[in-house]
Amino acid sequence: MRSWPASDVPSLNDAGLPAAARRLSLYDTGTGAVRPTEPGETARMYVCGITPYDATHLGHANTYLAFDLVNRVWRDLGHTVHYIQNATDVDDPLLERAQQTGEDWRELADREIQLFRDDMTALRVLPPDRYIGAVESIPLIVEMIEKLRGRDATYEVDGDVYFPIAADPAFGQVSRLTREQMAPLFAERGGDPDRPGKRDPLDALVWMARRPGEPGWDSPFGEGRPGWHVECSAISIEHLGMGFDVEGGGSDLAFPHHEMGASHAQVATGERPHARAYVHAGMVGLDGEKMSKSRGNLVFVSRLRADGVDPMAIRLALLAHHYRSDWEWTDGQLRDAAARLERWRAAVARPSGPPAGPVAGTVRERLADDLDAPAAIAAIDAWAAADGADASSPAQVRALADALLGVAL
Ligand code: 5CA
Ligand code: ZN
Repeated sequence: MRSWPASDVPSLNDAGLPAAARRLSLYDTGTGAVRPTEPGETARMYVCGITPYDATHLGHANTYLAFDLVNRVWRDLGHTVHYIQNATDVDDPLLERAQQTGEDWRELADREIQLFRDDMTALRVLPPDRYIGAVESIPLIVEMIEKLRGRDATYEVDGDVYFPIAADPAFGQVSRLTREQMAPLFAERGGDPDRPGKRDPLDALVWMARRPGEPGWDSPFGEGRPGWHVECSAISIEHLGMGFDVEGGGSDLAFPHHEMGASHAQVATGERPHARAYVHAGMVGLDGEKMSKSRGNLVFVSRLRADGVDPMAIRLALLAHHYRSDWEWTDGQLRDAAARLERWRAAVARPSGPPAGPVAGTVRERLADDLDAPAAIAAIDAWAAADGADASSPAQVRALADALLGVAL
């Protein structure tokens, strides 16, 4: 599929600032600790994309912004970033929505994906190098299920194909949850623990035989469509290889999605780990509940844009929260962000300001420590509030806010 256009990322070197020195550390759900990422020259990242039936709400935007910071910090450190994102363009919730509204599921997916591209472009979220749909990846996914089958890691229930979690001795490595904690999450997040015939209630569906009125594709296991977890597992290892640096998504993906994806990949390839770090953004809520399509309590990026809100104010409002925290959206936060944007714009339009070196140092240091964007923002606030005689600093801080925070002033 098409990705979306990249906004320019200014080089801070060209802006006359010294090169960044620190490594990027991130909180890895798999180890429960903030650890340095250790990419080679090319850093490899997979971020789970949307299921395109109701895009792009502020929760989505918040998650993609977190990984946009990862991308920007790595680039600032001199890495090339190889970034892959999927779009789950065939799955139960998409088909259900299409069924309810009478729309063709492909048209619904195409429209929502385009809206997502437009929102990401407006928010200056750097695009993935490859933006890959589940449908176009079906041959790849089938190949992966065949590998699992070849390792005796599949079984059938009434024509559907399951992956037995018992096949992976490392199962539980991503979420580090107990079985008691896993069970309700599995049921809540698309699993089918009560289906008769399963060996273990937590076993994951990898191929679903075609149901009447639903799409299906030919495969050695009969006509059908892929399960959700195997989609991301197959796409990530095809395009990044095993042991890539970061797999990302919102915290609701840690279990079962990233857990199962890691197990599928490790059992299919006989190698581990799937990803070297599993990184999760917090949940954005509204009115006391997680913002979600199924609950319908959504604030859309496109709605705000249509109301004339500057996308850079939306970006700043989201970055004012640490990516790992769960928080609630209020309109007041947008007003605060718009006021901050105005202050910053006025400050970089001055003929001079305090030297940019220290603020660049703080922004880089805070972001390198598990993406502390609120502290990075505070450093720029302090610079903007102070007077100084350095004539090159306004342009340097403009470049800094753009390159690292993605905020165009
Ligand atoms: N297509 C799958 C991933 S392969 C999926 O989860 N799609 S989604 O559209 O439901 O979510 C897309 C991304 O947004 C996921 O990373 C999800 O964790 C994140 N997300 C969804 N709701 C919220 C929310 N309220 N706050 C923060 N992030 C959210
Ligand atoms: Zn995914």
